[in-house]
Amino acid sequence: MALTANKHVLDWVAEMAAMTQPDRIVWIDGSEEQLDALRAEGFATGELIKLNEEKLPGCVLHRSALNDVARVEDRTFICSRKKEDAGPTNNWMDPNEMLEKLKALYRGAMKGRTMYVIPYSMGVVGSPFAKYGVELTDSIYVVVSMAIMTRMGKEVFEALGESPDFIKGLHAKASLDAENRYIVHFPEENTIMSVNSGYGGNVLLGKKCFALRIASYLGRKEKWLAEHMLILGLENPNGEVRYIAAAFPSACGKTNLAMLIPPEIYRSKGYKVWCVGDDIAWLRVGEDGRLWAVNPENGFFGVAPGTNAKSNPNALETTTRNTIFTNVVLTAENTVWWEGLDKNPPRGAINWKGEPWDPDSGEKGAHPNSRFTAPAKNCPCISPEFDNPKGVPISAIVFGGRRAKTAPLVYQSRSWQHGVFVGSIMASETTAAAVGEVGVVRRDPMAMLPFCGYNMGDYWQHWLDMGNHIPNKPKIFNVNWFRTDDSGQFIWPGFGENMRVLEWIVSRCFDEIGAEECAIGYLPRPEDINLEGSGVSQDTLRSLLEVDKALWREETEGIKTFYEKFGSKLPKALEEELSILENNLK
Ligand code: GTP
Ligand code: SPV
Ligand code: MN
Repeated sequence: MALTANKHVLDWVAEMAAMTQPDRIVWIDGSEEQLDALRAEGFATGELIKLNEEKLPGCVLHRSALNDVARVEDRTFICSRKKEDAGPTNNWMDPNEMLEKLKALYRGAMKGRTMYVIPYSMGVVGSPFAKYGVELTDSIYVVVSMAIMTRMGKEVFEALGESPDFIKGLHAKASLDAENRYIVHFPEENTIMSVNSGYGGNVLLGKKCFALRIASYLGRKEKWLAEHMLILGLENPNGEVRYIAAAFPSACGKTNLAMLIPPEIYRSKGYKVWCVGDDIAWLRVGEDGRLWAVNPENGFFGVAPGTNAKSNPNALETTTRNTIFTNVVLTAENTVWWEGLDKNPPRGAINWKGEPWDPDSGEKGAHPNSRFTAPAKNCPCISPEFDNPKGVPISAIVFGGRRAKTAPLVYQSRSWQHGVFVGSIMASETTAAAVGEVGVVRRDPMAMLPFCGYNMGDYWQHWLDMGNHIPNKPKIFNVNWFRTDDSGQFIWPGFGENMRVLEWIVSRCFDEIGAEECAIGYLPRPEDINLEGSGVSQDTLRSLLEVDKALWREETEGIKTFYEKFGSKLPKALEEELSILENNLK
C-alpha cells in the first residue's frame, strides 16, 4: 500500500511502474520487520549470504556480477539541456535522446520482479539542511544498503508532505549488460536513472548520484557546496574540537583519515579524533560567518582491502555487526577476509567470484574494490555532533591525492583564491574504485572529476564566489601521503601518523605557528612537525617537503593543457594564479 498521498510521488511511481512492469510494488517503511523479511528473501534467492551470527551478528555478504564491480565513469552522463552546462569533463547526451534510449532499456525490465519504493533523506530528517529522495529499485541489496547509508522510511514521506521537492531515482538491474549500463543524471529535472548495474556507487542513488552530482548542481543555484570530503573533529587536551574537511579522490584515504587514532604520544596527552563523515560533505555559510558542514549520509561504504587492526581499528570495529560486505572472501566458518586484513589468508575459503580459492595461487581473494556497508552509529569514534542538524564549523579545507613525486607532504595556500587554484590543479593516480586502468596520474580537481554535476569551469567560479560569502573563511591546504622512494615504497608512514600533519594544519588555522613561504605556498618548517615516536627522521621529513622546481614546471604544462579544455569558462582568477606559480618557479 502506498505510504504517501503525495501526488507527485504517486504519479511518478505509477509512470515508472507502467514502463518497467514489475509484478509487485512494495513501499519501504523502514521498519526492522520489513527489512528482516527482505533479508530472508535475499538469503533464499542467494542475493545475500548470511554470515556467522556469533562472530558477525546481523552481517551479510553480497557478490555483484563479475563485470559489475566499480563505478563506470565512461557510462556516467550529465544530461543537461545544453552540452556546455555539462562541460568538458562530463559525458553528455541530449536529454530527450538519452531518455528514448533508456526507455527502451527499462521497458518491461521489472517483469517477474518486485519494485521497491524507498523514501530516504540525505541529512537529518526535518532539518533545514536535509534533502529528500525516492529511489525505485528491483534489488533487495539496494534496499538493505540504503537502510544503512541513508535515513530511510516513512518519516521521510511525512516530512516531504505534498511537496514536489524530492529527487527521483530509478534503478533497474535489467540484464546487467555492461554494454547497456547507464548512470544518468538530469540535473534540471531532479532525476537520476541507473540501469544494468547492481554495484555500489552506480545504484545506491543517494550517494554519488544525488549527494554529489545533483547536489553540486543545486549547491550552485542555492549558494552552498556539495563536496567529496570527509569531515573530522580534532580534539585537543583542552577539550576544544576543531573541524577539518578533506577531499581526496576515491580510494585515496578519506575513510582512514576520518577514523584516525592518534599515535600514543598524542593520546596520552588527551588528543582525540572524531569522525563526522568519511565521503561526502555539504557545506553552507552559517549565521556566524563560518563555513558549516554536515555529512548527508548515515553509514560508510568503505574500501575493505587494507583495512586492519593497525591501519584502521575503528573501521574494523564498525564492521563487526549489521554490516553488508560486498565482493570479499567468504571463509569456511562463514566469516569474511580480504587482502591486508591479516597475514593468514584462510584455507578452504571462497573468493569474491564465488569460487573455491587457494591463497597460494597468487590470485586475489577479495576484489580490490570490495567494500563494507556499515552504520555510522557503529563507529567507536563517531562524533557527538554526527546528528546535529547544524553541522560543524570548518577551520581547514584539505585537498590531497596520490602522487609518487611532485606534491609535498603538506603545504598551505596563501589565500582563498590560491586555495581554490590548489584544489583545481589536484592530480592523483587512478584506483580500483572506478573501472579502468589503475595507477595513471590524472587531473581530479577537488576530487570531484567524476562527481561534478555541471561544468567544472562554473564549479570553480562558484568556489571563488563562495569565498566572498564566507566572512570567516577556512584556510586551504594540500597533503600527499603517497610519495614513494626509488624502490616504490611509501616514504611517509601514513594512517595514524597523519595526526602529526593535522596538528600542523590546525595550528596554522589558529595562527599558533609560523611557516616558510615557497613557490607553491607555505611549507612547514621541518622542526614544526612533531616526529617523536614516528620513526621518521628530520632528513626524511625534509625530503618529503621538498618542492622540485623542474617537476613543478612540468606540472604547470599539464595544468595549462587541462585548463585549455574549459575555454571561456575558465575563471580569470585561476589563470592569474597559474601565471603567479609560473613566475615563482622561474
Ligand atoms: P572511497 O571510499 O573510494 O572514496 O575511498 P577513501 O578515500 O575513503 O579511501 P580509504 O580510506 O578507504 O583508503 C583507500 C586505500 O588507501 C586503502 O588501501 C588504504 O589502506 C590506503 N591508505 C589510506 N590512508 C593511507 C595513508 O595514510 N598512507 C598509505 N600509504 N595508504 C593509505
Ligand atoms: C568512491 O568511489 O569514491 C566511493 C565508492 O566512495 S562509490 O560509492 O562506488 O562511488
Ligand atoms: Mn568516495
